[in-house]
Amino acid sequence: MQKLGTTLSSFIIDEQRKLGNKASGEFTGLLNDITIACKGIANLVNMGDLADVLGATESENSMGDVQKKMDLIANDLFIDALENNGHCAGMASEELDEILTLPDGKPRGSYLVTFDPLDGSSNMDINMDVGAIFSVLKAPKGKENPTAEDFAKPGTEQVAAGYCLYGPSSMMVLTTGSGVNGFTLCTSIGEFILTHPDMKIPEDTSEYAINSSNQRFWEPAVQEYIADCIQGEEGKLGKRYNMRWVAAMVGEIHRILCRGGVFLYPIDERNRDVGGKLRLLYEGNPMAMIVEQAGGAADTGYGRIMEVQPNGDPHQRVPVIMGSKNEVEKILSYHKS
Ligand code: FDP
Repeated sequence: MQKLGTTLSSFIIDEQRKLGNKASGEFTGLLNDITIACKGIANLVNMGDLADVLGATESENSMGDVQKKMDLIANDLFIDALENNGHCAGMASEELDEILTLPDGKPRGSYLVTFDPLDGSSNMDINMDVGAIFSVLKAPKGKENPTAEDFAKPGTEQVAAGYCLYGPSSMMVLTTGSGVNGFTLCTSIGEFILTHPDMKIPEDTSEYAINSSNQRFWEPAVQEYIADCIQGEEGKLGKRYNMRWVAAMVGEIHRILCRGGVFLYPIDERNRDVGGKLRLLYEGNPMAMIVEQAGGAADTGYGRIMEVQPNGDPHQRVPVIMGSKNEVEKILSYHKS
């Protein structure tokens, strides 16, 4: 008998059942909304110039990044998918200065969603990997319009996190707190199908990812660790390392989930005043939850990312060192010494 495989929605329903959750269907519905946004984005990313979605706009986001056409389209698709079905009560996006509450009259749901709708968007125009990252938090009960304070929860309070990688194939990778599973988009039937069950990051690795052009700004701990990696067999780490840089966090983390590695965007002299480069609520925290759920580690260099107490700014930044557990620990030992 021909089989369709396990679709993302049937997987989520089944997982909720196993956890004994008295499923109202709302959480499943929310993840379905996110999935629909990601399918819409995947379709346009895949069409590229044929859909007239390449290139920049004249606007900048609150961090001063020039917004690409596809940044804004992806952002609209997330909002459109989330604001109509009564599963979500508010959103925070990389592309919006402030928290987005729902228009009057729209039903409010029990969840808050933060997202980077098109991570690594500078890759868009060169036909390289981009992705979407999202995190789900519980909404405060009985509050019509959640505020920035309601989003200021440490990563340990996330109820789900995921990313969708738009690469040679589109893949949704998701955790709801009991492991990590990967689904590949079958474009013929328009469904994400379970292809990578229970993803686990190897504990050891000899592959690292860091933007080396920032070397002169790094702290001594990172300088020393990378210098030792470059020394290979002759250095203190005693083995040859390989370096990769996709320039889209989604791509780096996906590679690490598939074959191990570490990804660093550490605090440095250039970004110290703002606290790092990557954003805590929609990049650091969701990726940290995925990495930890897959058996890896995710740290700032000075503590677990998911325990950073947010300051109320939806665009707060955080230093990131994440990936294979033993290698992250090695890097942390450089920080300690
Ligand atoms: P981008 O600015 O292109 O959206 O989200 C920030 C991010 O990409 C990450 O995805 C990526 O890992 C990093 O920035 C790339 O940084 P560099 O510009 O230093 O290469």
